[in-house]
Amino acid sequence: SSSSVSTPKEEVNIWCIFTKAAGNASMKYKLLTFTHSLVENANSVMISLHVIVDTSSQRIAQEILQSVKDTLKKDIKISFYDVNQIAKDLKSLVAAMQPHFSSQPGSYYSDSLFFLSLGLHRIAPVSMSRAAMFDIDTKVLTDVGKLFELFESFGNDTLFALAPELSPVYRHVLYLYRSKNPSSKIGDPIATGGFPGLNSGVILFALDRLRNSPMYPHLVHAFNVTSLTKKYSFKGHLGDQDFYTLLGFEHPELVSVIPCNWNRQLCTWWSDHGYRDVMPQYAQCEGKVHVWHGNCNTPIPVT
Ligand code: UPG
Repeated sequence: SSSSVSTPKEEVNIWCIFTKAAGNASMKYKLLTFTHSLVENANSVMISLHVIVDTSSQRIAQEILQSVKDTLKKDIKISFYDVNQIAKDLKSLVAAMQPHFSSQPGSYYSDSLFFLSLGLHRIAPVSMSRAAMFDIDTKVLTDVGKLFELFESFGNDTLFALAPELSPVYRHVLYLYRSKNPSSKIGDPIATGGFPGLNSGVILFALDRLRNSPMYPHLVHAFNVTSLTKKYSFKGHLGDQDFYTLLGFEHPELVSVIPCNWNRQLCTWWSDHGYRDVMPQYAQCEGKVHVWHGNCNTPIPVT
């Protein structure tokens, strides 16, 4: 028999960070592009959006999200979290990461906001068992319900899932380790069977597993982070994604790699800085683009 009663849609939890937006038109445009595209294409699921903000950025985000709801005539749930409170709660986690994965104190990626994803399970409400986090310099072209279907392909121990890094940045950063260990695959492109590293523009979190993992607190402890970076002679500058990259190589059972189409990065900086010949191997990504990532302020193509 047919019924006009529709079953309620599954709710998916999407996180993003939106700070220092006051007086920054480009940040506002990014949040609008990201949220409009996300909500417009989310047909199979109900979006619950969780935004990490400072006070003035919260007011800006509220305005932008209201306009998205009005334009699309679609409802979404919205929650805000104070970036300063989160930075306090995750202080020791951030302190363990910062010396190894940011260039200079005070530099762009030294900000604690670039490490918060590593403690999301401690910030999110305990009832939340799964979540995704997006950089706001993204545009979502596919129903985000499809992204959450990837949770079904997680292994028994998977804590996180990220797409590959599509530039030779880790080939560069791991130069010393690679020259001493020429058979290692870390920093090589996927096209040649390598592990190019991971990009944190789109992250899936098994939050319940992270909370229950006896191992995870040790992995992010300063002592362990230091020995991991020593092993690979690693000095990075891209925040959380440097740690995900090392973790994903050292403990592949904990971090799964999702298809590159879910985080199609557009930054070409490394092509212009010594890696033009190999860049195409790294950037190779077949199939329909689900998420554009305009990293390093690269404009997203109009489609
Ligand atoms: N962000 C803010 N306020 C800021 C700066 C950043 O809210 O003042 C947020 C925002 O959500 C942004 C994200 O942080 O999208 C990441 O910063 P962004 O400048 O977009 O970094 P990218 O250069 O696009 O990205 C590279 C990697 C990306 C990684 C980031 C830091 O491609 O995956 O998350 O570096 O590790």
